[in-house]
Amino acid sequence: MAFSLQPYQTDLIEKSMQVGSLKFGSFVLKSGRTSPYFFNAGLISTGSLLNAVASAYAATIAKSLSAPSSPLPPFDVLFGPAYKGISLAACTSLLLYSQHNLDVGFAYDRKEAKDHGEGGVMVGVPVKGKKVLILDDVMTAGTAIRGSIDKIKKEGGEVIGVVLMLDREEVGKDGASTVREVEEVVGGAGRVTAILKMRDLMVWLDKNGMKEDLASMEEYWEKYGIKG
Ligand code: OMP
Repeated sequence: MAFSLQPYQTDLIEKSMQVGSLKFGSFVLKSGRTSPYFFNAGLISTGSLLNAVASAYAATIAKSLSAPSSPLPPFDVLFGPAYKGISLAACTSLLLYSQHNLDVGFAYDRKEAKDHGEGGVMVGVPVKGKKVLILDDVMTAGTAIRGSIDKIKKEGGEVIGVVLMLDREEVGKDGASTVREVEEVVGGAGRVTAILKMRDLMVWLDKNGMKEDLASMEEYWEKYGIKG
C-alpha cells in the first residue's frame, strides 16, 4: 500500500484495539450494512486514551486551521453531540487551549429537551450567530451528523466543518461519497476532516500481516467504499 501512518494514528489504532474499542470481525451497522470492523468510541474511557484521542483531535483541527490553503475557517464553538461527543469535545477544547493557544467555546446537546430551569436542548456556549465546528466519533452514512447540523441551524448557529475520529469513507444509498455530501452542506471541499480513515486501518492491517482481515476490508471497500 502506498502511504504510511503518522505515529499518533498507529498509537490510536493500537490503544483502541487493546481496550476493544476497535474490533475486526462481522458487525451489522446502523445502515444495515454488514461490516468487517467496528469502532466503539464509548470504550475510549481511560485518562490516557482520552488524552491520546483528544490530542489527536486538537492536532487535526490546528493543522487544518493553519494550512496555507486551509478550507476550514476560524470558528467560535466546538460542538460535541450527545452522548459520546460530549466528553471528546470537552477534552479537545481544553487541549486546543493548553497545547495550541486556541480558546474556543464548548457546547453540546441534550437528547431530550429540558422544560424547566434554563430549558432547551443545548448546553454550554450559545451557538446563535456563531461559527460552529462539530466534533463526532464515527461517520458512515452521515445520518448522525446531519441530525447535529439541523439542531445547530435551528438554534441559529452556522456549521463550518466537521472533525471525526474515524471517517469510514463510505458511499450513501445513491452511490455518492458521504463526506462530499456533508461537505456541501457545511461550506465545501475540505470541511470534513478525520484523525483516521478506513484506508489507514487497511494500511495498519497490511503492516501487521493481518491478511484475512485485510481481505475482508478490501471486499467491503469494493462494495461500499468511495470511488476514486
Ligand atoms: P451514520 O449516522 O450512518 O453516519 O453512522 C455513524 C454512527 O454509527 C456512529 O455515531 C455510531 O453510532 C455508529 N457506528 C459506530 O459507532 N462505529 C462504527 O464503526 C460504525 C457505526 C455505524 O453503525 O455505522
